[in-house]
Amino acid sequence: MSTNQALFERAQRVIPGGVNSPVRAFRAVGGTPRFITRAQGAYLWDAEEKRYTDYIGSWGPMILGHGHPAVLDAVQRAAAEGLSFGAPTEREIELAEAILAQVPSMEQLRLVSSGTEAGMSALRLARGATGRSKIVKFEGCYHGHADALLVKAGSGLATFGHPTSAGVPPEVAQHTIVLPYNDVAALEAAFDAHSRQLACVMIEPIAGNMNFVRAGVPFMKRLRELCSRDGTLLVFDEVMTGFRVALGGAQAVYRGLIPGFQPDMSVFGKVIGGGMPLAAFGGKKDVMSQLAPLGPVYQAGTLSGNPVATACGLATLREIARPDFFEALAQRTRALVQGLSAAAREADVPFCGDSEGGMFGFFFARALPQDYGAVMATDKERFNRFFHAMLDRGVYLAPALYEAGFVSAAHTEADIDATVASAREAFA
Ligand code: KE4
Repeated sequence: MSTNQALFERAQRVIPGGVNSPVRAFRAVGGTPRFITRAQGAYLWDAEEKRYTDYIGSWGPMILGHGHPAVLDAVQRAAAEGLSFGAPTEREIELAEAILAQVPSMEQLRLVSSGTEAGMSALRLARGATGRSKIVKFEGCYHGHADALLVKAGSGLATFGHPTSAGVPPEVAQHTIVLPYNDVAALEAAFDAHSRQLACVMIEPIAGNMNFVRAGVPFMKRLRELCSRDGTLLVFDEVMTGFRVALGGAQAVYRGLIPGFQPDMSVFGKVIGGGMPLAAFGGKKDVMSQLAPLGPVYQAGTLSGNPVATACGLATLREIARPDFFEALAQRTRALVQGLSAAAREADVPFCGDSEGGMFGFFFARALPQDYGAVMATDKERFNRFFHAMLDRGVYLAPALYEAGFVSAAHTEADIDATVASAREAFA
């Protein structure tokens, strides 16, 4: 039995499914998850000392690659000063200032420990600030596992949702309306049916939980107009896209496409923690001042703004703010997608891909899917075979067709070329 298998057996005896987050169990693609022992730059090593080129990057945070010296140094210094105080520190102010400097739509933010916690808190704040209960999310978007967000579309269009998970009471799910992504008509219908009753609309501006699906400009423009018309808060879930697709996140991309575009609130995670547990949510002062201890919306956290996590996040943000960082990363990521697409074309395999900044996606389909149904209609069987063919060749892609991929600043042209060469063999 391979060491990965032995570890997986042992893990399953004491941890449900042997993992602390479901996607890690490889259930969508089959096979044995790799137990990672260490990482450096663009590479991971598993318990059998096999090396993999890492295109997951801890699902987004490791934008600099693993073990960046400036980040490690900052973390080690912070740890030596104290792991946690439960009291304010200057570094929390510095990190908040560094994030706000890149996100002009936000005037204030609060730090928390996970993207789920940030999304859940942003949702409660939107409801508290508007005095409304109903919310809208989109099919295929994932905003963490807070009850109100584990909901799938109701029977009729714009009717209330049903839980996607056991343990979520119908009374909670019924306030959540789930619409098809990129569907303007459905948006209009929902705002007409629930005029001035919607607290917020939460959206992944580039949906990384559908692998890689962009919100179309007409759709995003109309969403902004309807929210402004109805006093509904537009909440951008940038946990994955924030500081990943651009220094200013996806909202900077949409600001370039829709003059003056701004969401009302934003949620961040992953990159801003640099691999440590840290996330944030923010917006304009009039909304954020509704939060405890100033206002009636309660929200709290023992490890919120943790001094080691903030050191990790700050060091990461300092590096990615360097001139040309994103231009180089975007170019490297585009080269990967173009290389994979060319290799698939040579083998006459239906394949398409897209990327923005350091985030990419690909599908075994002839055209880029625009919504959840289209993503789930792509060739899953071929995806799974490709995943394992690449894993066998030491390339670690996301183990599910609905997950996005990530390139780091540590990935070299040689790494990309080697990955494309492996893909050529895999497609053949
Ligand atoms: P966390 O609670 O996992 O830190 O963040 C939840 C979350 C919120 N919003 C978006 C857009 C996200 O992508 C996530 C988490 N992403 C998944 C990957 N699809 C994390 C990986 C996992 O669940 O293990």
